[in-house]
Amino acid sequence: MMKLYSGDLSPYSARVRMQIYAKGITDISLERPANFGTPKFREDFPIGRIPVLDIDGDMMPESEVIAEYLEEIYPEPSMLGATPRETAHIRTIARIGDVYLMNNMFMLSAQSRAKTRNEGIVELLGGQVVRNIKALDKLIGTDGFACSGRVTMADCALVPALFMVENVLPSTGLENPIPKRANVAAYWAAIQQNEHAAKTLVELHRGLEERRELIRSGAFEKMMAAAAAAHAAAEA
Ligand SMILES: N[C@@H](CCC(=O)N[C@@H](CS)C(=O)NCC(=O)O)C(=O)O
Repeated sequence: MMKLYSGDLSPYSARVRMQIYAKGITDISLERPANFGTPKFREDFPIGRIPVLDIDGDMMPESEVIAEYLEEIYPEPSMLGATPRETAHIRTIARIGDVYLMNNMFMLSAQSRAKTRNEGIVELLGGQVVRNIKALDKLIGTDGFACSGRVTMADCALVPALFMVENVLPSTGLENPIPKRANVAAYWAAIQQNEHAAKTLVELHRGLEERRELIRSGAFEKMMAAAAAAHAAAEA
């Protein structure tokens, strides 16, 4: 049985989980890797990030690569287009979710819990997020789905990306740009009614609450310091 190493709050993992739910795949187990964040994890998985798909011991990193692989081995129901051009459009929107939104949000997220924010980082990465929500507004479907009138790989990437924009960006001191963009705002309200998106969002919110509790209690700072010391010792 294949395993997806994943975490509730990981938007990249959530992208693959939503695809698994929407395709009705039941023979991939979801697990949190026991040694995530340790030098051993980086030794075993050189990129050091989740998600990772474990195919009987063959480890496949990178959410987009995993998503494309799952499309090939479970082609039905398809999360791609009916024509090559439609598929290209779905991939364009998925890339906006991944490269233009999620990546900036992920790099920015440390500023949401920093004792002293680095305003240069917030301006640079947050500025990109605001700009890219504006771009998305011009490209996104207006029928409740990102494109094609049904759930596609584009929705799977956008749902966790917009979750991050709505819930994490404001804690860096920037305003949530979604309400200002009518098409993105309407899409965001509609897609949250989709059962697969809703299930994924429950997990993301649960992960965010757990993380916020760890931050409030001071445990997260201690965990980060211990991980940094372990990595430094492993490098020495
Ligand atoms: N490009 C990667 C990004 C994955 C990623 O950044 N995952 C985060 C969790 S959402 C992670 O594992 N971070 C651990 C770290 O940065 O050490 C993908 O698409 O899978």
